[in-house]
Amino acid sequence: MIFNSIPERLSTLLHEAKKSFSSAVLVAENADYSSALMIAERSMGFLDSLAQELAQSSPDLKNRLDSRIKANVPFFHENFEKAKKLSETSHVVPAIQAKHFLQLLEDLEVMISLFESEIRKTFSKPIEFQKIWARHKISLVILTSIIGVSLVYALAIKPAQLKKNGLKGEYFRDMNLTDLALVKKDPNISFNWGQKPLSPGLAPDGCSIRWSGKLKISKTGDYQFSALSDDGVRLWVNEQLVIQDWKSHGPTTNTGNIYLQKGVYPIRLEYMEDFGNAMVILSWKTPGSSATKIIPQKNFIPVS
Ligand SMILES: [Ca+2]
Repeated sequence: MIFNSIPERLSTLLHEAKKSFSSAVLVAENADYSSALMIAERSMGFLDSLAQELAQSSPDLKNRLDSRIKANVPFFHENFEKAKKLSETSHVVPAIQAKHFLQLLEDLEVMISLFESEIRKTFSKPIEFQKIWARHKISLVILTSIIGVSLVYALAIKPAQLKKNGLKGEYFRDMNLTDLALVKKDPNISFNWGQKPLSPGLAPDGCSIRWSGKLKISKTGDYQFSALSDDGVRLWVNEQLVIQDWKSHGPTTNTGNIYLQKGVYPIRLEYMEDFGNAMVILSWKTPGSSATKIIPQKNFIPVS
């Protein structure tokens, strides 16, 4: 069904979803995660209503949207339940709550942009959206002045939070990277879990993780990668196997060398934990340096 412009009801719901999302980001900045979560939930409620409207008025659009959501944010509802549970658990440290909450905000932003882009594609006249954004900005100004946070600051922190550097971490319930339990973004690879689970909800033993993303190389030369791990590990840089030690063992350092020119390369680290203690730390020696350092978050550029 093609309309000349976006139906009022749809644009209102989308607008409300965005507004609640912006409020959740602002409230989260004050580390009030349980309030922020409630506001984020409201934003999700508007998206649900929007989805229901679309299912009735434009089933094709709804189907396209569903498949894009499935491809882009497959664990959205699962992650939401997790963040909610953590916010209700008083003994969970705030940093863990924050980490899950930021993941949720990232996913929610992706959800909203998927709705918006699919609706835009179906209904013409982007002018409606410009109007929404103009109103949206005004309501943001009012909102920020109410809660006493500078708008400039609030808008500045959002991209940093939501488009942060890191690697995609896929966490598996088995040692062979098959039974996927969850996906999250990790800033870099420096973990020492001891005998605890690799992530809440996973068993402490018999698990595996695949991290993947893009590695930024600022200087051409010889790089030595080194993985300290308990248990097995294997590393690919630029699709080349650099480290291979896929078996059970205590803390062991494995190294591998590769020549890289300045640029951006795919990187993938696979890790498995058999039993007992668990750790994995990925470091490197850059050209001309003798020091081994943990590869910093800034070198793991976000995958668009
Ligand atoms: Ca172990």
